[in-house]
Amino acid sequence: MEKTLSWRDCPAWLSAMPGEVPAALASPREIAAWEVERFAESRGPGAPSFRFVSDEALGESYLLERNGDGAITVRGGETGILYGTYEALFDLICGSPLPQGVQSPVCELRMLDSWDNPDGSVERGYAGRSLWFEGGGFSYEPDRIRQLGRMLASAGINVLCLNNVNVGTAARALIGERLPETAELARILRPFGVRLMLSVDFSAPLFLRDPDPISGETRAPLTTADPLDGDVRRWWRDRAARVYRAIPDLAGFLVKADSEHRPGPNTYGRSHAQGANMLAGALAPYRGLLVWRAFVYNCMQDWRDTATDRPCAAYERYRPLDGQFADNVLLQVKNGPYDFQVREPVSPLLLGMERTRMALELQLTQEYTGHQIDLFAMPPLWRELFDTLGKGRVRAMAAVSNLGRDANWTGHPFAALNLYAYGRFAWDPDRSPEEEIRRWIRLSGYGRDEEALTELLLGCSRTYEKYTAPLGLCWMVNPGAHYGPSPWGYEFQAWGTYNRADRERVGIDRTAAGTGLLSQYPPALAARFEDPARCPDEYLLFFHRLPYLFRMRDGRTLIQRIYDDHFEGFEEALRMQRTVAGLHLPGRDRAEVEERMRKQLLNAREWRDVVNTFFHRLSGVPDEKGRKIYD
Ligand code: GCV
Repeated sequence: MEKTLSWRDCPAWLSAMPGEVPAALASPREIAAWEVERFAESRGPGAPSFRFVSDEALGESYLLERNGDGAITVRGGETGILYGTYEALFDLICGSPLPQGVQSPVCELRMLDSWDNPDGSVERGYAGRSLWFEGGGFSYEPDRIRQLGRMLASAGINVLCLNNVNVGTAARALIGERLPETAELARILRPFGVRLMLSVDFSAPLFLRDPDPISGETRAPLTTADPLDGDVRRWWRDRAARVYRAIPDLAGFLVKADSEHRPGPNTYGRSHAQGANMLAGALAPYRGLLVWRAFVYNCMQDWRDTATDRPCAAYERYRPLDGQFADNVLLQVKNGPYDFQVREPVSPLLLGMERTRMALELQLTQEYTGHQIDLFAMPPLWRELFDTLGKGRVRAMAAVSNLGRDANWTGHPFAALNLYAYGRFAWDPDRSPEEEIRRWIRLSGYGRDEEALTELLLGCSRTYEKYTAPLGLCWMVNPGAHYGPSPWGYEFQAWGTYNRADRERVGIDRTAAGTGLLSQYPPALAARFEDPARCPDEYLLFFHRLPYLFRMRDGRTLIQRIYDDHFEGFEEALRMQRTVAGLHLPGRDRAEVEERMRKQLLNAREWRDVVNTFFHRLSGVPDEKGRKIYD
């Protein structure tokens, strides 16, 4: 009988890092010392020795030095020593030089947001059930949580948000009756320099019944969650005090308010600055952060309404509030103005709030990018994003986790790249995608296929983009599930998600003559997008409504380009399958990778034929190359 794989068989990028961190280790420095010892044992006599020098002023930063005798000195604050140790060990494994000078993270907050629910489900999760919740509460293997801590620390991730931003009834108890269990998980992760963040429900004072710590009586809930109400403010201050007594280093609270039917300050006629500042005030005595999501739009839009344009919503709402948020509020903004689509321009809000602390939100879980079945490596897209944002703009980052209880952590073993590389880019957004991909390949034990795999991973997001929604069009996915094609699946719905394709044209005019989204961008960027003759191809139909016979810069018509991309995308997926078949994958990965590749090919074929047929039927324009399109 075939042995069932365990997470112990699947080390992800820790493939050259043997052993399991013992429960007794209580600090980052102890873990660093243990890692170095295990590494030396596994490498034998040639392994360099390490010396740790504490310098608390360095905090998370570190300095690595090679001594004359070959030993490596790691100088740093408590977590800095752990980060420096991982950097040095990984450099040794990869044969890379040690970095010169003090290494400091560009982003102070490098958070992983899980969308895990206490019932064990993971919203938009494609790697199995939750790693720490099941059956309404906590359920986990402490050894596995320690291994997770090690993975996060080795990627430089310093905060884990434990629960979904959509906070259901059971999750409210994380800051109530389940607080001791929440604190226990925080305790396990603490030695890895990983602090917890909790998603809280803005309306919790209406619901959260738990025994008063002093009287033992069950408190009656309040009748309002109005952020300006004195009882509500007191309620949150008491709650924060109680939570910080249990978890003194909690990173803070994360809130999704007035978004997709979640409660929020608008119910009481209050602004988001008033709502966020009230909670921030409760956290301030503990230096806690209040992370407030800017993912707010009208999800009850009438599709007949062409004046309302969802991508405009966040900027319209938050820009007038710039400068009104408390110092410990971070406004968390998704990378694009829609919602983690395959291709979106940068969110104008990220460039438009000069007096507000901002956090960039990315999505590692592949909701719209192939469900961790199709290969989609994100670093090349992040490079473009950071180049557009400009140096120094991003000082805090969060990414929606792609983890789950599957033995290999991320469903597709190669999806682990996105998690590892996210941590690396949050530390330093200036990194090179190719170097990070190569580093991950070597660390994951795939070094024998480095060239083939690097090429595959550098190109796969572009291939996915070619066979799915074309030229910056969004939302042509199956509604709800968000896998597979459905060109009009979201066309007559309330979510603000339209392509408005007709017999002549497709896309939405977002210039000044249209919905005006472009006016939210800084002038130089707006100028890049505003003229369809100069707009980069990949954003063409995001910003413009164009006839099918529009001439692209390369001379092709728009419709021909759509057909060509879809045929090419499928051909590229076929070539990817051949590459995958030739890889020397370890036994634990081979079946998984090949099976997912087989499904990806079916998906690519379906997308190709559905999208081409859709546009062919509407436009009546034949493919110039006479390829098969199904009428
Ligand atoms: C957690 C999209 C997703 C939802 C998600 C939401 C959000 O709408 O489909 O699953 O909810 O984004 O980011 O809040």
